[in-house]
Amino acid sequence: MKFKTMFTRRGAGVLALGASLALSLVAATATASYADDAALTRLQKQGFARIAIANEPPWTSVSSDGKVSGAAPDVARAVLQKLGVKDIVASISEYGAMIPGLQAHRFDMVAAGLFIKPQRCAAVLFSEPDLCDAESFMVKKGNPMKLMSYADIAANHAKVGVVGGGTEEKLAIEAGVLRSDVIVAPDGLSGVKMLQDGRIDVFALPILSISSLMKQANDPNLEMYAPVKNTPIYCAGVAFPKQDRALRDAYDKVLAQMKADGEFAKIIEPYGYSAEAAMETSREKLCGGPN
Ligand code: 6CS
Repeated sequence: MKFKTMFTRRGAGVLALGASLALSLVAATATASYADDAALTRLQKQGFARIAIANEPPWTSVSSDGKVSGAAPDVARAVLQKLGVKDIVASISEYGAMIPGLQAHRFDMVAAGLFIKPQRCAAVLFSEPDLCDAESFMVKKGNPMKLMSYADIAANHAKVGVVGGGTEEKLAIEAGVLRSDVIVAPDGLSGVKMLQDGRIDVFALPILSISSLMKQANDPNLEMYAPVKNTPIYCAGVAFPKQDRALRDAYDKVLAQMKADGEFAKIIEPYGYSAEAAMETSREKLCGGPN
């Protein structure tokens, strides 16, 4: 009994172990292969890619009839069509929820103007850069608190409006702004309203976002201050789950072709972006290493 059971138990154990090992190996390789080059096949079959956006013109925007545009989705749509993926389907997400959503496969990619930064490069794969911009502030006319840097905001105990999980929130905290003085706005238009109502003293977003909001608000009591002192020019890219490396590489190849033949510039420059700025840098530089 004992032997048999041992064997069987051990045998069975070993068999089971062997079998489960084999199974997990098969699963792992299948997933790996599925993950690696089947991601593109899956999107081709699906007929669309699910992308995360933030509804922050001109990076991303959703019109009242549900049409998704903005520089980031327009570039992604053009690249994907060349890869045989007919369309994109967008869902609006806060910046802070985009990477967790990608890791949980709620989206196939993020095409929202997500800035390429080392901390993010550790969590996801990025395409080569596509959209670059500097940082800016929206303030009351005359900039009464003379806010020109995040250090100024901290020193004046000013209340700063930011989008959730975005770069500006991090810049404010890193500059010593009290957490209680950092107010998260659900989107750009809400941020403008909070400033007009005096609930915040400054609203922080990239230059092209604030310029677009200034136009929409058309309020003579508001002004833009740019570029924010001691902040770099940021460049964004499309983000992919870590295991979809082959998809990301296929995306890069087509993007490089579009940069070379001028199609890329034709798409982004009408929105106010510089194709040259994106081509002057690289993912490796922005990630601080390979990604
Ligand atoms: O990626 C980011 O963190 C930033 N990108 C844009 C386009 N707007 C705000 C956000 O903070």
